[in-house]
Amino acid sequence: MAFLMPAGKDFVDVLLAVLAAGGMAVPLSPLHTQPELAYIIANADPRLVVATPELAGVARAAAGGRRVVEAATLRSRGAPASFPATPPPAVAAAAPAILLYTSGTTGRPKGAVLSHAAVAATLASLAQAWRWHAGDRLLHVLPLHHTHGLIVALLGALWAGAAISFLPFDAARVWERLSDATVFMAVPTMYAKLIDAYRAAPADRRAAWAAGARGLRLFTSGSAALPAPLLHAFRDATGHTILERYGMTEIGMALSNRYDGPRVAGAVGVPLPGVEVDVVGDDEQPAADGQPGELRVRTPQLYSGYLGDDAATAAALDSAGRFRTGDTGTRDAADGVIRLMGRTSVDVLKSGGYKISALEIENALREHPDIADLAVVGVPDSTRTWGDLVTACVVPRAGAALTLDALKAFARDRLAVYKIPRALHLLDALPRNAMGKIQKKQLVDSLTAGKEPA
Ligand code: MLC
Ligand code: AMP
Repeated sequence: MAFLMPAGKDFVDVLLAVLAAGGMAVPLSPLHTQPELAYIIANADPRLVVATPELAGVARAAAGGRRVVEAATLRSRGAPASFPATPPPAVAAAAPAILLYTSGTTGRPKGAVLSHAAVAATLASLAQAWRWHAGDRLLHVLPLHHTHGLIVALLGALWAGAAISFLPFDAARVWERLSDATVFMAVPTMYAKLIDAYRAAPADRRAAWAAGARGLRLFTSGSAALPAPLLHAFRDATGHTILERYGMTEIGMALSNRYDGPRVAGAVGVPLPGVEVDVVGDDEQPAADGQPGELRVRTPQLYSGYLGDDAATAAALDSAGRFRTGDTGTRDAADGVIRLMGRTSVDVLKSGGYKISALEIENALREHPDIADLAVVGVPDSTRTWGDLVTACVVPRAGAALTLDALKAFARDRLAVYKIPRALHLLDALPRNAMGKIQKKQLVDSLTAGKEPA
């Protein structure tokens, strides 16, 4: 069952009801455009789409004739006095629980099927590593259509019986509300925005915000690299060293700095309970300590596969049955801590903590009448706020006068806000190798150095 609902108690009710009934929960995002929602709904092919009244029109337009039900209707049918009226059906551990769409090296996002066993393994591992308990109060600011917000944060808290307050991310409001929380989880972009707001605030407000933050027991960061200066700035402001961890939709959570420390700036820590992480060199042999290699993961948190894509599912595992993450890292000889160095594919971007496929954006923009050819790349944000900045390198059609504003306006109906290009470079031709392949690395290197690509 798919559901298009803002964060809140109704969202949680629907999610838990689907899980308890043995259905597969497909969370849809209000941030997505109608074509993006239509693609996901068609691909997931749910029996039912549930939406809140204000989103029901959007859901209907994207549902391709499938049944759309307003969430309030479900409640008005009458919840039994004691819930559940009949015991929920026994659900097999291997049964699908959650379907999450994740972007990659293919144009369209793929649906990653997560079983009850895989989700439970993530939650049990994190409960142990981060000491979740029923007295915790999570201030929840993350979107709910991805692993971080849905599984690590929302279900992580519920697994321990902890309380959750939802707040759409807004830096000043987060600072105000931290005094009611014990745990806060965010992507690095949010920490960057928190620090910007802190620095801009008058001294008395800064003091009150810092005092509120000091009462928490845990701040975590994940989904993208947490720049060391940001970790230090947050520590200076609040006394807390953010705990950085690493994960991925398909593998759940794999690495975490230690709860009891030391928490190493620029490092993602050591394998979580139950997880094995190997660093594998280009020769498919274990990389020596300190040498870079691809992270390969063996874990009970592993997804069951990509929905309807057996070839991609098979290709994601190596001959030893380990998941190929596409992330490069090194393992420190002294303490076993892993540092990430980047991703293998130039087509996979991370912006605002969202994984974005350059190919998906190219496919959407290619329909623009002024574009003859284009390449989308991720250029590191010099302000260290967003991670990669989505950047379009365009060869315009003869006589066309394409502007960034026009490109953004065109993209807005087709792509979620976080996929919209932030910069446009007009080129006479794209750099290609002898085989005709666009040299994206070359584009990224020139743009990172502040040069217009030749
Ligand atoms: C939005 N803006 C961006 C942008 N996104 N600019 C550059 N790059 C981006 N990616 C711009 C908007 O156009 C707007 O500009 C301004 O920023 C505010 O827009 P917004 O939509 O209100 O932004 P905001 O709400 O502040 O969004 C920032 C954010 C959001 C950090 C709250 O990006 C977010 O929720 N990220 C979380 C992603 C996440 O949960 N990932 C987990 C994946 S799971 P203007 O000019 O109009 O003001 C995973 C596995 C794991 O990775 O390990 O966890
Ligand atoms: P997703 O597919 O959205 O689940 O994103 C997973 C990807 O996020 C990983 O493959 C990494 O590239 C990235 N990621 C997650 N955590 C971190 C981290 N702490 N540091 C750097 N990258 C991270």
